[in-house]
Amino acid sequence: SFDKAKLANALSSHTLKSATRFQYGTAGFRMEASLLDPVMFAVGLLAVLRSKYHKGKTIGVMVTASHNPEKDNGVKLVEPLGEMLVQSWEGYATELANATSSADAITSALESIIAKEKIDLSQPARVVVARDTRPSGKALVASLVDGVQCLGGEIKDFGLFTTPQLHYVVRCINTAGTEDAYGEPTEEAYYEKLAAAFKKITAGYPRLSPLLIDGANGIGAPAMEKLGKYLGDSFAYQLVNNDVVSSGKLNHESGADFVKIKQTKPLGMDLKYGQRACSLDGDADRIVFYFTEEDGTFRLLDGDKIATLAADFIMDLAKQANILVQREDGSKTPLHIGLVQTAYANGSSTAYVKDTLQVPVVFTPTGVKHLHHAAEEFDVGVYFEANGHGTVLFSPAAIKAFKTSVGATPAAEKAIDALRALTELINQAVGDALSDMLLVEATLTYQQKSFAKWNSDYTDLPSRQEKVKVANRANFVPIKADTELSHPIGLQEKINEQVAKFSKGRCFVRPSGTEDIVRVYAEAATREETDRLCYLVCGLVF
Ligand code: 16G
Ligand code: ZN
Repeated sequence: SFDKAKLANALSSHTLKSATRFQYGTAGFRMEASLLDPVMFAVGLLAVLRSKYHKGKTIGVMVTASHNPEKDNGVKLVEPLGEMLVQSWEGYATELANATSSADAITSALESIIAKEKIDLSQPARVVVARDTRPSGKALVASLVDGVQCLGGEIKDFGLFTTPQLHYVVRCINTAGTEDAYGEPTEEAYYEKLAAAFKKITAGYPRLSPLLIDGANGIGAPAMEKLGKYLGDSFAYQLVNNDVVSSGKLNHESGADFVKIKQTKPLGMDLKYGQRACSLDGDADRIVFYFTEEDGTFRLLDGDKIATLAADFIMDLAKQANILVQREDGSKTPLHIGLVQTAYANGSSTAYVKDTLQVPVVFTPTGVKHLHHAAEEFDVGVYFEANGHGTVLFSPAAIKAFKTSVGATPAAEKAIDALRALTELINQAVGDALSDMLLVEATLTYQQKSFAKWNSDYTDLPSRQEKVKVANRANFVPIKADTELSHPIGLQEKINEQVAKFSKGRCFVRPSGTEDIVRVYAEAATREETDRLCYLVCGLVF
């Protein structure tokens, strides 16, 4: 077994003293930073168990609260190939965090996980950790280190990283020396890989006008500055909201979440007609793009628009290259592309994908892990949440087809080269704002397409999102990929009744996984109807 005295001793500096109940949710643990110390210690313990479970493979820990205010922080675990922690272990994380109130409680919680998962404690344990720019991050990492070390695990601290960079190094470390080797596990190698792939795709095309980048005064800003050095002349940009030193600025009226929800440009950006812009979020795993019309109308190019742009581009290249994929039964068939969306996807985007692009669409509940798994079912699985979180996954068979295909014409050969470069450019571990930014810019450069042209693919239906405070959000039980509620009994029928009154009306209610509220989303044919539908349904929920 493990050294119980050592555990008790280590816990004594991290004992849970408040009555807080912790829960590992969609985004891991997330709350006010001052409450997180015992949680970090528990996550350190769990990371060791998870690594031993995987026979010593490296487990990642990211310390961030993404787009939340600066006073919050959070932590999530990353699996060996860079995915989110498997769902079956989320409960263990919750149990351990809540067991930090006493040595007895934590000892028995650990013993029970070890027994249930048949963990061989003689296996080595390796953990890597990184954090965003929040001032609370450094002390929280120290608490995590205590947890890891008291169970004899090794830990490497990468310091300040974007969330996708942490996922990237985890995947690199665990695939090193295999045929799926993902790259060197360093920050420099990450920039090099992205920049080289971007240059390959855009070589020979005129550069686009400079992109205004809102760094949300978070980790994405310094990361972008470093990436910019590797991109050199191939990419023109101007970074704003890059102050990671002054307190109170992180995500303040800026960043992808702010821009998406408020449908307006961030504080600190002067956006003129003719300019192109984007916003990262506080840990740089989300991105949205935008511009203004001549009359000042704000136009948002969100995750849905990124997904359709990417799917269309990849289909085009695959057609030009005449890519055929080797199947298990020996046959060779064209690339199978699919798109994964959530209930938050604008209804117009879904219609465009199905009817115009003629690409199948799968719906999953909110949260990256759900979309990611659904996307793995395709040769090319494009998944994006409307909020700008997503990526494109290539199956091993697709990658093999790109590697082995020979173009019949110079144009086909060029398309194959672009497809190969895309597999390098797009982060396969997780949605990545910097990688997604370059994906969009590479696509638009290759197609010499403006934001206005991109936006004209389809017109978003007006939409509105509201938060409602309720007594107990656990009473709201979502079904059918978050599109309906099974409980409270009768509420869904009332929502349906309202929706039926509106042209192109659609509305759903789901409990937030990250805040103590219920979210209401509505869309309809006009702005006025959308607002009214949203308001009516908020009234039903309250
Ligand atoms: C988390 C999810 C994000 C989702 C959001 C929904 C991950 C890494 N992040 O941030 O994908 O959109 O939760 O938040 O899965 P909500 O449940 O509060 O609406
Ligand atoms: Zn984020």
